[in-house]
This record gives sequence, structure tokens and C-alpha cells, in this order.
Amino acid sequence: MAQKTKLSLTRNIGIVAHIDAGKTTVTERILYYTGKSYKMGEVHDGAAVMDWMKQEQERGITITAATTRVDWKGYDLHLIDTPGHVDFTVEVERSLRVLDGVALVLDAVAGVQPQTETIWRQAVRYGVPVIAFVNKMDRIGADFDKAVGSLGTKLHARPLPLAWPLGAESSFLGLIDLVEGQTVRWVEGSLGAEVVKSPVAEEHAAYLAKGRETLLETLADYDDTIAEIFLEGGWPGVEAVKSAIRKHTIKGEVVPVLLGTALRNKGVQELLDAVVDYLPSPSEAPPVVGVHPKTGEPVLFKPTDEEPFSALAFKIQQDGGRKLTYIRVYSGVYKGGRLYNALRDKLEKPAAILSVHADKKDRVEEAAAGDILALTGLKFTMTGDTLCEFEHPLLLETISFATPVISMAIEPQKTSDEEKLLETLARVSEEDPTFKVETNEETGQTIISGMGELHLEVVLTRIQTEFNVGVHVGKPQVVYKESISSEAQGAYSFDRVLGDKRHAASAVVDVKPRARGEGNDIVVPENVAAGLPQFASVMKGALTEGLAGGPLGYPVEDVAITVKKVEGEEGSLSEMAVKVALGQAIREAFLAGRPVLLEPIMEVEVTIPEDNLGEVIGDLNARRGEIQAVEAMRGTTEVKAFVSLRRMFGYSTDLRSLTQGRGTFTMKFARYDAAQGQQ
Ligand SMILES: Nc1nc2c(ncn2[C@@H]2O[C@H](COP(=O)(O)OP(=O)(O)OP(=O)(O)O)[C@@H](O)[C@H]2O)c(=O)[nH]1
Ligand SMILES: [Mg+2]
Repeated sequence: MAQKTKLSLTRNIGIVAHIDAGKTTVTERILYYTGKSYKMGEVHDGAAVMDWMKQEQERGITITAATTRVDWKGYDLHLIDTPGHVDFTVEVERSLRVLDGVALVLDAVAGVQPQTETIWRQAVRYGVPVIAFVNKMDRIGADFDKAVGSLGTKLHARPLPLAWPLGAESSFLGLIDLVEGQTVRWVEGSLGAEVVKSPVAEEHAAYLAKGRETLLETLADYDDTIAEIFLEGGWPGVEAVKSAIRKHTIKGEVVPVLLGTALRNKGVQELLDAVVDYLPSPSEAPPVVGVHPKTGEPVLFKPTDEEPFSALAFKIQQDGGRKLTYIRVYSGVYKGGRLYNALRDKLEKPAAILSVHADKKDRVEEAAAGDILALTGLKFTMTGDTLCEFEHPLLLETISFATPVISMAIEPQKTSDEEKLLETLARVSEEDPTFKVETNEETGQTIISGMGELHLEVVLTRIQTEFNVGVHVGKPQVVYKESISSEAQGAYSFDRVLGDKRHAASAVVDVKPRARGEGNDIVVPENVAAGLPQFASVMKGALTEGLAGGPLGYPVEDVAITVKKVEGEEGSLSEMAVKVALGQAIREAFLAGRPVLLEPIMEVEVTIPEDNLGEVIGDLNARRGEIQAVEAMRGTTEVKAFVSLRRMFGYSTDLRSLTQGRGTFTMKFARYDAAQGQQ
């Protein structure tokens, strides 16, 4: 196939949503309707192909993003089914970084939910166009209009409904395709595989007219050609409307909305049609620009086979005894031989190129622009690294990850397993950039940290079942940090004779608090740096160390440090003297700046039956939560609050007993802030 055609017939798409919206169920239908699976696997039976990990099947949730490749009407679709639980957002983040478009699944009853908002922000940040699918139209309380409305009110997106539902809840039967002007239904006996399209019945003509009017009215805001025809009261024709939808979806101006119920096998083929019709091919996605690793000059390769090879490693996975490195290829073709890791300045020699479908892998001959594949045999490459040709080096933008907020001590049940445990933990943290392993220097304990209780629980189960290491763990703790509350200065002079040599230096450092979440800022003014070029790396080391552990013993956040002076006499000004003087000056400055302990604060959303409101609010107050909003909707009430993570341990059990199991909640990290009434 000519390459241009090949690329224009490719779509790299993610299925994303809040937890339980139905991503995996939608994906299972996609596998069935495209002929990739011969039977439909259900999440609640633990039989979904895409939820292939044992823990996913047991827990009924997706934990790790699974990739697959299907053929739809001659198009080559690379799909990634992502998890919705906030503890696994790393999987969504890295998927969005390498995808060209997403299908955002909404629950027709709940509409936009907290995690939907997070994903939306990520999609906007990476410039990824979005199509929405309002799923679960069969559920009691399903409301298409309301779900569409929530895209506008909660995400500030511009929704563009492309269909109108015929019925809802148990009487949801089909839809009117507003673009084609047809009624669409699915034959039950064929598990929805047989789609019946027919002209819109007389009694539904008004829906079609009204739906088309809204469609054109919305498009007219972005498209002059459509605006002219709309103002004259005309219909521009199916092709013209499709091409306008495509153009403005790819620009990120509108979000086409489709609907159905994956569980009842309705509406998924229309979603697939929309994916190929309205989401970009790799060649239409914005060009990926990198920088030269040495000069920092911009480097731009077009997404064609003729250009030098470039790819981003976005995921590492242990697969039995071997390591898979997932890559998204942006330009060129790789057929074998060495690849250059431009970030680590290392040559890699991949052993094989694999096309991945859930947990199955097939060897393929080449990796070409637009492909999402896995390589085996890489030694140095980590998540976010660029692979390219040695002669044509570039660095693509890496992937940023949230930092862990919860930690616990871990030790092997058998002391003989100590080394094996450390090896296993190292492997897990290589796969998962939001899982960290450290040794507490004071106690010698091994501390693991991650995004939440579920995250650590999943890792612990893997360690015990997949790697066969029995472990004991401590109680979960939050990850504290510290900052300062006022401007201050620290000075220190070091002068000591060791052996027959005198070591002496003096240092002065200014520190200033910065706003929460701003991070640290280190300034070494020219006049200080210029006088001591031979000590540049020692000074950098002292600063990094000073920030790694402040006077309270935690990593220091949100401070500006300015090194005012580092000096000494020739002969006695040594590396050791500079290191000690600067390190102590930093410590003095932090102490004088009145250290404050910071703890993770979570944004909590609780959904409860109206009659439990009093108890739930009372309980949140007892946890010293700051209630932000209470919103009542048809018998259920939503409470939003900021609560410190420390006070949220065990909340799911408490909420269950407060609401007789009817309440649910989600929480996500909001910020680090001064710890209330602790230490
Ligand atoms: N009533 C109804 N239930 C559905 C529908 N689609 C999915 N479900 C159910 O909703 C639950 C969650 O579905 P999943 O497909 O696992 O949802 P998910 O978005 O993949 O969930 P995570 O990956 O864990 O975030 C399962 O019990 C499904 O059977 C639907 O259209 N209607
Ligand atoms: Mg899932």
C-alpha cells in the first residue's frame, strides 16, 4: 500500500473515562465487531480480553492500559483501553502523550465525573482531539441531554451531538444519525453486530430537524461556509458537514457526541465510524518537534517513512522474564540494527519488534511512522526517552508524572528474600514512574510510595503472586514535605585542619517562601558562580542535598534559594570546605525561615442519598474537611470538600457504614499544604 494512503488510514486512539464508565466494555464490543474476538468478554464475568491481568479480572477494574490493533472498514486502528481509577492516572497520562485522538466515554446518568475533568485537562494539554460517547443509555436515569450539557458546564467544551436517542433506559432502542439523516437500530440476536439503517419515520422528523439545526448552528460559529448555508436555511450536504466536523474536531474546537449502551450492544459501530471520520490520522496530527540533544536547536521530522527514525518510549512492562518497551513511532522506519537513546547517550540493540493485542504479541518486521509497537531487548531506555538514529539525534518532549503521596514500610517475610524483594521493587518502579522505592537512612527500612491505597495494594499483590516474594508491610503513611514561612538568611564558616591540610570556606544563603505548588527555584548569581568554576558541581550537589531533606527531615518544597556568597582563601578553599559551608548555610537559613510541615490535601467528591447528608457532612467536618459545595440532584447529593489525605485513610469503609453501602466517593490529589495540628 502506498505509504501516504497507509498513514491516512491509521488512527491511534485512546479509550478514556472516569472509573466504571464502560471503557473496557466498549473496547470488548470493538474487538467483536471488528472480528478481532470471536466472543464477547464481559468485565463482570472477569472475561474481558483487555483486562488480561489476573488482578483486573478479580477486581473488575482496569489497572494497566492495554493496547490492541483492529481493522474497521479498511482502517488500521491502534487502540489503548486505559484505567479510570485515579490511582492509575499515569497510564492515561502516557497514553495521551502518544495518541492522536481519544474516545471519551461518559456514563449517561452521571455525565462528566471528577476523573473525566482530569482527563480532559490532560487531553487539552497534549492537544489531543476528543469524541465523546454517552454510554449506559439503558440505565435508569439515563439522560443524554444532561450528559451533553455537562460537557459544556463542567469541561467548558463545545459539545456537538451527532445523534439523537430514540428512547432511554429500558426503552432505548436506537438513534437518529443527524449527519446521515437515518434511523439506526441493532439486531439483538446478532449481539448488535447487524446494524439496520432506515429512513427517519414521520413521527421522528421533528427530532432530526431540531438536531440538525443545533448541529449547524454550532458548526457555524467556527465555519463560514456552513454559516452561510445555515443562515439561508439550507442543508450543506452530508460530505460538507462531515468535513466541517472533522476539521473543527481536529482543531479541538468541538467535541462530537455519540451515544449508546455498550453492555446492550448498541451504538458502538457508530462510534467507530466517527473515530475514522473525525479523528486525525498520524499525518494530520500536529508535527512533533524535538530538540537536538547537544545544541538545543529545534528538530522537526515529518511523519513519513523517508525521514530519519524517531520514536518515544512511553511504557515499560515486565512480560514473564523479558522486558517490553512500548514505543510510538513518529517518523521513519526501523527494520533492525541499533537505535540511539538520545537522552541517555546510549546505543540500544532491540531483539524483536512486537505488535501487541492485550497480553498476546506477534513479531513484525518493521516499525514505521504512526505505529504503536513494543520492542524487546532494550537495556537503558526508560519511560519518556526518545529513540532515534545516531546520525540524526533528537529529544522529544518527555512525559511528566505526578509524585507519590502515600508510603509504607516493606520487608520480606524471610530475610533470605531481601535481595529478591529489592530486585522486584526495582522492576516494578521501572514499569511505573509513580511508584518509588527508597531506603530510610535513619531506620534502614525500605519505603515504597505511590498514588493511593489501591495503587500500593495492587503492587503488593503483584509482588506476592507474580514475583513470589512474601512481604510484611507497615501502615500506610502520607508523604510529608516541608517548606518555610518567612524570608531568612543563613551563614556558615567552616575552618578545620584535617591531616596536614587546612579546609576553609564561608557561605551565605538567602531563602524565601514561594506560593504553594510553584516548586523550588535556585539562583547562583553570575558573580558567585564565575569566581568558583571548579566548584560548580560541588555547589550543585550541596543545593540538591539541602533540598532533599530540610530541618524537619522531609523534602523541601516551594522555596527560592539564592547563594549570596561562597568564598575562602586560595590553598585552603577545598571541595570539602565548600560542600560543608554551603550545606550548613542552607540548613541555618531554613531553620531561620521557620520550617512548616506540608501534607497532601485531597479533593474529595462524595455522592450519597439525600437522607445521609447530615451524617456525611458531620463526618467530613470531624476529619477537618473544608466543604466546598453541596449539590442536590434528583435524590442524590454531591458533596465536594478538601480533606487532608492523612484523615482519609479507611474512608471507604466509614462511608459504607454511614450510608448503608449506598454512598460512593472519589478523591484526587489537590495540593501540598501546611499540615493541620500535626507534629
Ligand atoms: N447498564 C450498563 N452497564 C454497563 C454499560 N457498559 C458497561 N457497563 C457496566 O459497568 C461496569 C464497568 O464497566 P467497565 O467496562 O469495566 O468500565 P471501565 O470504564 O472499563 O472501568 P475501569 O477500567 O475500571 O475504569 C461493568 O459492570 C459493566 O458491565 C452499559 O452500557 N449499560
Ligand atoms: Mg476498564
